[in-house]
Amino acid sequence: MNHKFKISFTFFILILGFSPFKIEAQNITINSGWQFVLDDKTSQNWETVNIPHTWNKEDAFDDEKGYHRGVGWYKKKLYFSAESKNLIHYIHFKGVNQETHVYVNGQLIGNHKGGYTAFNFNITKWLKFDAYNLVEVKVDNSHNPNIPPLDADFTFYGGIYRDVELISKPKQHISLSDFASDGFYVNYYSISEEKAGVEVKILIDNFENRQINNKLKVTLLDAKNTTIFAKALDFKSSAEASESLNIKFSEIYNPKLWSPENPYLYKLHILLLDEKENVLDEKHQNIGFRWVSVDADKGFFLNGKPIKLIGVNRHQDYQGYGNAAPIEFQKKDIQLIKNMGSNVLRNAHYPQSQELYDVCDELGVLIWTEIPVVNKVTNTKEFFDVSLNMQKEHVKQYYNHPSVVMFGYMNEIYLRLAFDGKSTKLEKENQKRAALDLAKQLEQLTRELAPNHITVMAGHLNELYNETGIADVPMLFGWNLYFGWYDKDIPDLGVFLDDQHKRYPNRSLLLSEYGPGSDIRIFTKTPKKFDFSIEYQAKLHQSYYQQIMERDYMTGMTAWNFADFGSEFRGDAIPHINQKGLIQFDRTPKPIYYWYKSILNKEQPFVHIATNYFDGLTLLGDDTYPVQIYSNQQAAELFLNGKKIKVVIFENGVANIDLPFINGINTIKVVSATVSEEKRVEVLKIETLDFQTFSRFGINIGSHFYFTDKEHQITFVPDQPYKEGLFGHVDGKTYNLSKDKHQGIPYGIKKTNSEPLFQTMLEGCTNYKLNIPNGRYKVNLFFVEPKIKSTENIYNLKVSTQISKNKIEQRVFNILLNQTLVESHFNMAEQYPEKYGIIKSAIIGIKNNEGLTISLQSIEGKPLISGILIEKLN
Ligand code: GCB
Repeated sequence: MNHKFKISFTFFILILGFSPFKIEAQNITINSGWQFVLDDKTSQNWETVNIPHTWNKEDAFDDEKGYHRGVGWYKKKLYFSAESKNLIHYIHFKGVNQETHVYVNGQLIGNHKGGYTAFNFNITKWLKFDAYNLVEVKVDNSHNPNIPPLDADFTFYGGIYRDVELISKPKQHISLSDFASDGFYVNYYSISEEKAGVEVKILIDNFENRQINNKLKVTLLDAKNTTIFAKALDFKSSAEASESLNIKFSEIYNPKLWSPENPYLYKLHILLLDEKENVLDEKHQNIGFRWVSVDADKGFFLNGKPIKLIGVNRHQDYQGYGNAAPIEFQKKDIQLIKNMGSNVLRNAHYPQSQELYDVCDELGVLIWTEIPVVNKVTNTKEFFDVSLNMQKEHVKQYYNHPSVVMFGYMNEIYLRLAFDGKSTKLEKENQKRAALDLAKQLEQLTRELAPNHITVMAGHLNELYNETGIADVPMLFGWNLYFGWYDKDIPDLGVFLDDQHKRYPNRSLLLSEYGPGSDIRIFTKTPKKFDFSIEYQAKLHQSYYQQIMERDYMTGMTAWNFADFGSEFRGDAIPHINQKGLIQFDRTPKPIYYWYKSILNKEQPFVHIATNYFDGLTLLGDDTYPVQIYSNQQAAELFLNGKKIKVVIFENGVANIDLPFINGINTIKVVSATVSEEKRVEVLKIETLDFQTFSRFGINIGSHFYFTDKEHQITFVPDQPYKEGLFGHVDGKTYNLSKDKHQGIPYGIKKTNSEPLFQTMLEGCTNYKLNIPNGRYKVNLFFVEPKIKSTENIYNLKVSTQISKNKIEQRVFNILLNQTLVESHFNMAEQYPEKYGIIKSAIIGIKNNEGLTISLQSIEGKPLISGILIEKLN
């Protein structure tokens, strides 16, 4: 051993002697590098994943399989040093959907039910120190009749989709065992504009088997970190027990109140010390002085002043990630919600990530937060217990956020009952009673735990909520109303609300959901209920806003939904997605988002020309197109292609204007006193189908709306009855699946991204004419059979499918292009799976100025056609 080495070795030993480690309280996020396998943990197919993780981010959007609702296993090795054996170790899960079993070194150490609240387990006694420990987590998102939600319009993605933490604490620490809360609760007393007091209840756990002398130091600071009050409390922690301690500060005079306009945050700092004043544990919490109340006539009050709540509902999933969306993406949502001018957010239908509530505290957004007891309840003790436990976790975990002012616990709890055609009268009565009982228990619990919050619940359009009296259980009742979508017409909203207010004058009301589906690929001059057009979305929201603003008794409104979200069973214009968002699933705003901004955000001068969705606008004849311009200004000058058109006046945040576009690129400019915007729109103006300035032309057959199809790189124009010199159907009727259901649009069309093109169609069309010049063309025809159910043997060509005629309406027809037969005996039911998007293409030469006639000759039943795309060939 050479001399030099000897010295450094001794030096190393010396350091070790002084122990190079500091072992103290720690929160470590352990998201990276878990092993994961579906179903069977003895399988060899483990893959390495990072948390947040869900196994449903792809299959929840897959047409064929349906999404995996079952078991997923996660495992990870964790090293615990010898030095850490005097600490207490917890594994803390912020969100796992939906039932979790945790094993340490092969031993089951705990189970948690419910996918949206945090939980933790003290794992200390199962650990090996100075050794690697195996943590295994079994997650199950199967339907479980005793865990809410039982059924709801969103995807129940399975997995560990929020952070996992390893929390190590000295033997005395601020409790982690009170329903995984922070172990302290901030309460306000004698709160007013003049003065306000804070009182903190702190829970301390002592894991030592002897009594310990401890000290708490609690400091209240202002936003600039200036100490306002500091208090110290010496106390004795009894052996292996928990203490509950109260620290009450004197009142602050002229407190800065927390509100959406001025979300002023004070800070609370809690230190737990041992006898020698060593820090054992510490907590930081933003607090805000605010108080809320509701009045059945005058609406919602914050800090004693009326405030109309206008905002959104939010689901937590995100395109490409499911519910395992990076937290920074989610925080950006809150920024978008605030920038829109919202003062309220309903976290529907379950508690969301804590970090988002922190952002709402900071930005000033009031929150309605709720547990996922949705659509129906199971009348078992276990279901009731799980629900009550969930609400305890929920209230305790989210209690300290100044933004949280409303605690909810049920959504549309009579939805399934209202559509239940099977149960007997008695069974129905029992279901009604069970939901009411649970509501009362949840209400009582919530009021006990959070006496200064507003309790809430939302119901759907049904008398059951009145009849049973459930609507009067919470302090504020939210109606989810879809007039002009699922129900009657847009103006019926006000009529319904006035009637409710008259009949139940003591009930405080909020419009907790409303809004139509919309797809930025769909637009029309003649918006209609259920067409998913951008224009219909604008029309409904703009009217609803006015109707609510006119009614003082309405506390406010929260739009359904902030963003499009995953709902696996659904088929809107995009399958598996509920498209009622103000922004898209990938968070690109739809025009309506900007309209809300124009009426709600008074701070930044703002103007927006709502043309983003035109990706090539084709206008037929000498035509104009109605465009909406949104602004929070009073008026602005409007220019089209450099020429001033007029001064537009904004009413209700919007100016409607018919723009006389020219062929080619158009520039629209809006200039107000303080702000301006310019947009370019490419317009194809067509007088005749001469194929001079264009080489492709598409028609969305059976439809009144344009459809921009990215795959075919074309905007299909609306259909029309045949017009001499142009195009149109000679006969046929718009196909309607059923008169009442969703306006008859067939959902779930397979193997296509062009659903809206297929969803609308003409039935009984025998001739479709297009006046196109002589030449060679590729004619693409789009078809779907909306009515059949696939038969098992559809691909078994040896066996005739023998489709029963009573069950299935068959249609068999020949397709001819200018009398030339291109397809004989076309029978979608016989030849393709159910609801299959079919494209037939043929090349045709047109001569003698005969134009093109597409003929569908019926052999059996009525022919159907969804779209036409004509491409000029050289
Ligand atoms: C509702 C439900 C919500 C649905 C929404 C809809 O009333 O509360 O969960 O997603 O309707 O889009 O149908």
